[in-house]
Amino acid sequence: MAPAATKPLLADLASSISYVPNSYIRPEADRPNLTEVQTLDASSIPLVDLQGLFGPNRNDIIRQINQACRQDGFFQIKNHGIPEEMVQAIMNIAREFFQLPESERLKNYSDDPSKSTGLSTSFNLKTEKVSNWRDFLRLHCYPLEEYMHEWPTNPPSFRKEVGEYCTRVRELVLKLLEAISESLGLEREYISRNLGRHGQHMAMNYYPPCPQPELTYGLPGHTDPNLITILLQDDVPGLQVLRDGKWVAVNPIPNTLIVNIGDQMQVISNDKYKSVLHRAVVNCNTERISIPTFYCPSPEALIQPAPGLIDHEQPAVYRSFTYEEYYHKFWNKGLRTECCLDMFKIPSA
Ligand SMILES: O=C(O)CCC(=O)C(=O)O
Repeated sequence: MAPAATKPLLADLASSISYVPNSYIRPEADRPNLTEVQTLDASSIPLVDLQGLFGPNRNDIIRQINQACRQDGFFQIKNHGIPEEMVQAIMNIAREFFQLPESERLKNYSDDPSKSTGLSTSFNLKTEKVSNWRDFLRLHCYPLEEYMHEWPTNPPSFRKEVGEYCTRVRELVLKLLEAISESLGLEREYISRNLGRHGQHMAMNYYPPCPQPELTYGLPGHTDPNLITILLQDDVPGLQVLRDGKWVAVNPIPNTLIVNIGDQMQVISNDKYKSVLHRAVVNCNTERISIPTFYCPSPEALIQPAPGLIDHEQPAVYRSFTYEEYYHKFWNKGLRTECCLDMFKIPSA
């Protein structure tokens, strides 16, 4: 029987086909070229041990963070304070959620990206020409009490487990923001103080096995529009980052999280820190789950280069704008490799 072309979610379509439908096939010049991807060994992407961040090692850890944010915009952290059982629990919940019957998952469906909770597919169905091999559940999660009532109730422990994880990730982010502020030579509270009421979003990304992974992406190359992202991935490779013009695989290391600098941090740092292109590729055999937490300013927050990082040598690279303005442009532009940041540059910079 031919698969129903109208299935709203990819997982239900993918399980019944042995080819990639045309709507997912990238033009030849924009394919993942999987054979050319390099594999990083564990030591070549910075791995920062946060043990002792509040002890005598603080200065050394802050120096490592400075180097990682300047050179890579991307690093891994261990001893981050989120218990292993909590990480396992949220991964299990995400897996259980995506294994629910279609009718149960569809209770959460919404293709409107401006909604604070919704299960959707690809990236933005309203603006994109080619679809991505991904389903995802989007959740706003700070302040928790404003959003939790919108979240799925199946699996039954979803709200409890996810809520606890979100709270712990927020605590971690606040510590990292202090460390990053210091690493830029700013007051410890500088970044946190300039984010309005703060915002925290999460995605649970589900990439089903793909019969022809060389033709499509889970997510094509993009930078994150927010301030900082904390990514949890399962043990299936798929994340790649652009380094010196080449895509390199960031293969999972148990008990580590990935931190990546987003566009707002690049602006606040006046281009000292880099928001880097990364992407997710898929594979023939195994489903993959990743759970990024996107920490962001609240919509009304005014974002601009920190005055302490502007001087004759490095005048302000960006004009000031509200995060709402930025976010709106990002979603309308679609996921393309040109970064939305260019639209906010001061012309002479
Ligand atoms: O799945 C991944 O590893 C990357 C996810 C990602 O980049 C995103 O959700 O923006």
